[in-house]
Amino acid sequence: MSNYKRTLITSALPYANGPVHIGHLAGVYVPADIYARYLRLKGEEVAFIGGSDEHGVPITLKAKNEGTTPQAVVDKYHQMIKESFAKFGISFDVYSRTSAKVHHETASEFFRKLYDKGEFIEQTSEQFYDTEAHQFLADRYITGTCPKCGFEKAYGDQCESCGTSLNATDLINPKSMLSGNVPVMKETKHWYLPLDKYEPWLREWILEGHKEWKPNVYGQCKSWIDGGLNPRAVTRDLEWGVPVPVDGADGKVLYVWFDAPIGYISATKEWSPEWEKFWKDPETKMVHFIGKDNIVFHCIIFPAMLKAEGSYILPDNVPANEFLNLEGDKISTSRNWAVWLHEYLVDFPGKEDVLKYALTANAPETKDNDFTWKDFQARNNNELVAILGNFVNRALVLTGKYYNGIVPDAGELNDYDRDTLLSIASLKAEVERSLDNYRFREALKLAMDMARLGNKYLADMEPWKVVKTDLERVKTIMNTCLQIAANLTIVFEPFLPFTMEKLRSFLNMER
Ligand code: B3M
Ligand code: ZN
Repeated sequence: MSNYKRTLITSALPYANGPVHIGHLAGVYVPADIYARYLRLKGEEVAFIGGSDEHGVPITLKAKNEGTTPQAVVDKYHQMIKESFAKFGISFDVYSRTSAKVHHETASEFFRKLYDKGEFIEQTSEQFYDTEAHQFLADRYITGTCPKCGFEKAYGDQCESCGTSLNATDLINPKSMLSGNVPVMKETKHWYLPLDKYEPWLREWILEGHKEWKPNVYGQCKSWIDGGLNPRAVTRDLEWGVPVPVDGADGKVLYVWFDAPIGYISATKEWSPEWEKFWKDPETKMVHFIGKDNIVFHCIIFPAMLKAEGSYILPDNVPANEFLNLEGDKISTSRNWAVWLHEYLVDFPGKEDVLKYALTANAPETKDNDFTWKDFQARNNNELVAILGNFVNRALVLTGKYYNGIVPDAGELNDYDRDTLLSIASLKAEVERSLDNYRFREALKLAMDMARLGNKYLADMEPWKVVKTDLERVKTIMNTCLQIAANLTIVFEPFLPFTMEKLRSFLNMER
């Protein structure tokens, strides 16, 4: 925590055009939630921000395909996503949405402030236009072949095969997704954020100042910055979105990636009248939890926007994760290849923590990783049940049996007791250190090591044998076991909140 007084945790706003799946959970929401719970457990001041991203072309395309309105699409999925997060126990302090009035106002004001400060470049250019649909084509309305990798279904803003960010005009054989026709070029006016102007500053701030960022994050930033930054259009010719708040901008809205991160600010406003201390006090530590495809937006574009505005803090860290695959294959919404959260919640009621555990134990922190049901089952049976459950259960059962459930006083400790208790304390400190450094897998493994240690202690001490000869000694053994159990409720609390709540009640512990 060092010099910081409070922490603002943001988690990527999922697009409200489909349900949430395990890839989202493993990459963003589970680690963000662990981090938030960890800080709260330490008594720190935290704001954990979430919400739905309700603009963007995929939403309008979906509405069009389903013969309904964008608002109906986002209403449906926002509700669904919000509910499943709540059931799963993602402990947002607020879960907002970008179609909310507070967001339209906030995003609008933000744009207007930059506009008034002269931070934008106004430029007329030729853009793709669909003569049949009478519409300018936003990047996402255009598909074509990726100039980098040859993938034939690249979008006008990004190739989802190789991850390259593109301009629509880079595409080979571009086609309109509205009519399937080859689009024509037509003049239109837009506002650009001159990212090139921020290049020296970004270099200094990230490449010099944040060498501690994860190598995958730092590396992406470096390659963006070294590749040279260009002015980036922050408006689009579309109807669905936040209208551009200047004269002569009819039929134009803010680019979704301009308004969406401002959604973090709007959500904080919606949550608390004291939102400003979270966003404007340099003693606030801001951390963005995102997936790797969002790195450039959170490390380069949004910080440049915040810097241009001038009164906001910048992120202290952006611990982005890589991707999770499912049974060896890329998770895909269109191919319905995913484990959907809302379905999991129905199929495995009461097993929320098991999924959290499996996703964290196997989190794609440094490279893409694979989720398999076999691993899920093994994690549950061989770790949660056989190690953690087994220890806690034996400690509780024996305490019930020998002492009617009353914690016995410890007598004199022997070296083994003392060593065990010292190891418990140092494991706890190590869990904290790992969490402080966003190494959630490692932290979870260390927490499980504590349960392993408990099992070993119990197996070596054999209280069920000692009870026949030395009743006093058994008290010390069981007292030590219960101390271990109490420590387990603490180290596992951020990871397995529902289970630890139960365990605390068995142990008659307060939080
Ligand atoms: N809506 C999510 C995504 O890329 C995108 C994140 C916005 S965070 C401000 O899946
Ligand atoms: Zn490509």
